[in-house]
Amino acid sequence: MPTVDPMPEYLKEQDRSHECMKLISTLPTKPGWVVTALYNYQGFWHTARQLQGVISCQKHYKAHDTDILLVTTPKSGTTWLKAILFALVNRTRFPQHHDHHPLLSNNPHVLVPFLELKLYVDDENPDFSSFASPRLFSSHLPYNSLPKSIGDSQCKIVYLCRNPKDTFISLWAFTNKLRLQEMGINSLEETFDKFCEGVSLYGPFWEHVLGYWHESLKHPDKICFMTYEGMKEQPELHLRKLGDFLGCPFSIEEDKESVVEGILEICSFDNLSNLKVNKEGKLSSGEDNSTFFRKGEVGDWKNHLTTEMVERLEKICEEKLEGSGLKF
Ligand code: PAP
Repeated sequence: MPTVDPMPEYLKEQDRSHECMKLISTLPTKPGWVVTALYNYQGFWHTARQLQGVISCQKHYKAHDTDILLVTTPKSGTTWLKAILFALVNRTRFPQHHDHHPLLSNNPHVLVPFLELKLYVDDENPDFSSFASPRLFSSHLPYNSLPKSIGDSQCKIVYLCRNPKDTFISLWAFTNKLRLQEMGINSLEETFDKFCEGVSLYGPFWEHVLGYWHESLKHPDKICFMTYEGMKEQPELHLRKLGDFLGCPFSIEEDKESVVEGILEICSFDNLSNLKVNKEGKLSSGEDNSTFFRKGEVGDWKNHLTTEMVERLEKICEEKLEGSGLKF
């Protein structure tokens, strides 16, 4: 039996362009969680292959005024928000009770693709002809690394992050699934140290969050700042807020038809994680769709982190977020 390689394409180190190789040779490097090395580009950590997508989309992506970009820190509920945004902006084309709703047969990552991890990884000029307007894209890029056309256009950004304790546990569990069998699983202690030092995919976590937090305060019409915990606690309120932010508020008629509730139901962890496509399907980049559905809860960190780890993370949070007005 051939061994199955669980590592997605964007984490693989081969097949980099000459331009990317040249850039990489100039960048600070540290050992990665799955791949051998992470590289620090514009203050944040990336894999070699992913960097190719980053520099390509920085150079070539031309945002339309109507584009909607979902930016998240990894493992903060990206898959969930992709589903929510897709269902929200396409609710006239695809009512939530539609038997053939695209979310029933496609993983949300297919419907809302990543710019730098998918569309621009292999192609400097991806084919956007099949994208309906508004085009929905996603990214994990920090604010300062976004393609310039995003700031120059009227396109909107929805930003999602999650408390760092659950983010870390979710990332640790996810990267363990991506490691080759012979590599074994990552030690919780070692990866925790790396996370605290900021050496994680698209880390440092705090700088990522603060970059968008400050911009969202300055430009609330451009960036809608959200948290996984907020979405879990008051999903209806936040879905309505998204509708208002994106210029597609729910109407009285829609309220009579319980459209908000319907969208939340189709996008719920129970519904999505039990669909055949998400139990058995795979992304073209190689990951099993099921790797994006683990527990979907707030507070799983309590089952993994020691008191010392919690204290350390809370202290970092206090120091980094001091004076920002942001709390987890
Ligand atoms: P990504 O950033 O790599 O795309 P992302 O979707 O953010 O991944 O991470 C998956 C997390 O969202 C998982 O959290 P956990 O490890 O703590 O369980 C996953 O379970 C959770 N998740 C996925 N879908 C949903 C959903 N519909 N509702 C709530 N949480 C979800």
